[in-house]
Amino acid sequence: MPRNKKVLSETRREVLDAIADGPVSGPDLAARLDVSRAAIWKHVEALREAGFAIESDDAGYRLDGVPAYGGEAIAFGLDAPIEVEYHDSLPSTNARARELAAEGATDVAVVADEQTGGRGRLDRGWVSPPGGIWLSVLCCPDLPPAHAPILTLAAAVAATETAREAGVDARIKWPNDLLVPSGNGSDDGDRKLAGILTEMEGEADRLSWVVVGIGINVDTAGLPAGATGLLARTDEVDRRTFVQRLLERFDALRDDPKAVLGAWREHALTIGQRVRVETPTDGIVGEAIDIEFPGSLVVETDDGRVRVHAGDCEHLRPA
Ligand code: BT5
Repeated sequence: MPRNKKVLSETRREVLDAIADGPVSGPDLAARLDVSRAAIWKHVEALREAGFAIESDDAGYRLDGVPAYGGEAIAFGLDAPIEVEYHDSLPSTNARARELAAEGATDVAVVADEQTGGRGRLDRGWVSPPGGIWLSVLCCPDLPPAHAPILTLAAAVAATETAREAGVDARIKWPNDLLVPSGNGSDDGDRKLAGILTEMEGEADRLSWVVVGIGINVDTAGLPAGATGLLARTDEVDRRTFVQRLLERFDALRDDPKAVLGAWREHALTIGQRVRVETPTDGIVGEAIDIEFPGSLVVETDDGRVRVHAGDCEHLRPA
């Protein structure tokens, strides 16, 4: 975040933390946070505008309710060093995160309620109706560009574990899809719950920035064929908590490739399957047997073992 914005939201978070344990009086709060009483009043008004219920009486300010979703709501109670920028509607959270990257920001999650120009890989589109979970995490890890795929895997693991915690049987399809198995052995197949789009810029030996875009369907209305949403498998979704847990998991995994690979294997649907992987130059058919750092799929083919770094993967029925 630009410096002034960061300071502002940090103070606002401190105000929230203090009044959550309230009541606390305006003068006490001003003294504690080393700002003026007018500044405290402005923060309280801005928080009320953002939907926080803040009571004030003789004893002082007290937090009485948190909005269901939004930037301040996600930031409040988020246990990760990531700023949150929220928009009701954006063309694409990845595009906005790239703008922030160009301004020199880092460790920001851009979240939108709706995307009007959501993007998939290879110039494909991503349908993003209001009420979904559409977000992009901008970070500047000290990694060579070739290692960036580990962050896609980290996001896939984080999203899978958060979906599973919410009661949805999400599994990972290499490299970037979350699927929900049909579960009834029928022909209607696995359905796509979420997708990840990682974009980056870097020098030869070091990434300048990475944007990891994660799209998770909540409602099923308006989605393309073959898609599903969290609400098809569970009665209720608290998007605020979902995004918080997702960001916390991503933050814990982003510096821990070993943990990422272990958890990825555990949640993968692709390992052990017969697959066809279309790469820009080739079509590879065989059994997917493992994942290797930084994200290569190991495929046992008739001509031996092949490591695939990028491509579109199709799960084939057993021969
Ligand atoms: C992906 O691409 O799966 C990556 C999707 C990333 C979306 C996030 S949302 C936040 C951030 N901001 C963005 O603009 N993007 C990221 P790919 O593997 O290429 O899959 C795209 C294909 O999935 C499309 O061609 C459709 O067939 C299908 N599709 C489109 N919208 C979908 C949806 N909501 N759910 C499931 N499948 C969808």
